[in-house]
Amino acid sequence: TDITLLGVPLDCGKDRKGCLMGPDAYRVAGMAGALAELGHTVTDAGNLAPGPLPDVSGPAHLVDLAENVAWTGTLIEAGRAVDGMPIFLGGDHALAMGSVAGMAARAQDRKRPLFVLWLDAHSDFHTPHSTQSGNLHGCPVAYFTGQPGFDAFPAPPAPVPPDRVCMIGLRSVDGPEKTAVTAARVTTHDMREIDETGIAMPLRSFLAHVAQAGGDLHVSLDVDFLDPSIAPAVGTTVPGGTTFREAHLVMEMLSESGLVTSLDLVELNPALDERGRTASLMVDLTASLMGRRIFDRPTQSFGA
Ligand code: DIR
Ligand code: MN
Ligand code: MN
Ligand code: MN
Repeated sequence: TDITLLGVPLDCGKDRKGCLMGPDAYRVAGMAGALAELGHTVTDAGNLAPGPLPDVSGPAHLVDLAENVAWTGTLIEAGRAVDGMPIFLGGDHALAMGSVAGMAARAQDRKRPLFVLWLDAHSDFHTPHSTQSGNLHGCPVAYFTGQPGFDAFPAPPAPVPPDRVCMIGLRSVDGPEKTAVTAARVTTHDMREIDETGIAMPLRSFLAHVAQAGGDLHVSLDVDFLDPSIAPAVGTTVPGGTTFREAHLVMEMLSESGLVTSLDLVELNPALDERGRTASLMVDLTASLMGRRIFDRPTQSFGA
């Protein structure tokens, strides 16, 4: 696979700063080398920068609205222009407004539907009007699925139908999000369900669905998908997250599916890390997603 690493030092999706150091933390943890070792061609395109700040207005409590708008436009164009597999090295989850909207535009250019796997403790389905925190990293899914209320932002070129979004790992969903995410018919698998069925079952059925539809698949991995005991370097830790093996299993199944066409790695805050341990785990998970194996196994088929 031709992989392009896009550094996205976007830190404007919330008050607590530090995610701007994420791209360099991944570089220091050996991202490019780990992927090259698996036989991929890796290009580090360096860090992106947002365009000029637009003159926009919205609800007063929104954090850094103009900067988020500027980044979204930049990311849509940068992602759309990548031929192979972009990996967006975040940066906080507000980057997914642009990364996913850009990947949806690219998929449309290729006449393929885009599906999104959202690996996160949170559903990030707030709008600028429903968010109480004012943090736009809680809003990307509502934006790229075309929910109303994002007037300050560029219109997503190809909104992703909400029923093509699958969320796994949920355990912190705000009141208005619960209603909205359900009404929109997003597929959700919360931790309660994972406890009961295991993580493979819901993932396998989603992958079968993507394969059947001939879709591209974007994966958005928030560090807080993982349990804080193994991944402390994130501003919004929520207890009860996925274990080391659950997370690797997800990545291994994604790898075997051959469906993944783009990836976000978001919310890593190196200022909160313990000697780069969370960054290393994220690199190892990415390596599993891109083909690292314990043993070679017969290829599983996720098709019909
Ligand atoms: C949080 C944001 N629910 C909010 N979510 C996070 O600001 O309302 N997403 N941290 O991953
Ligand atoms: Mn998130
Ligand atoms: Mn989260
Ligand atoms: Mn919240």
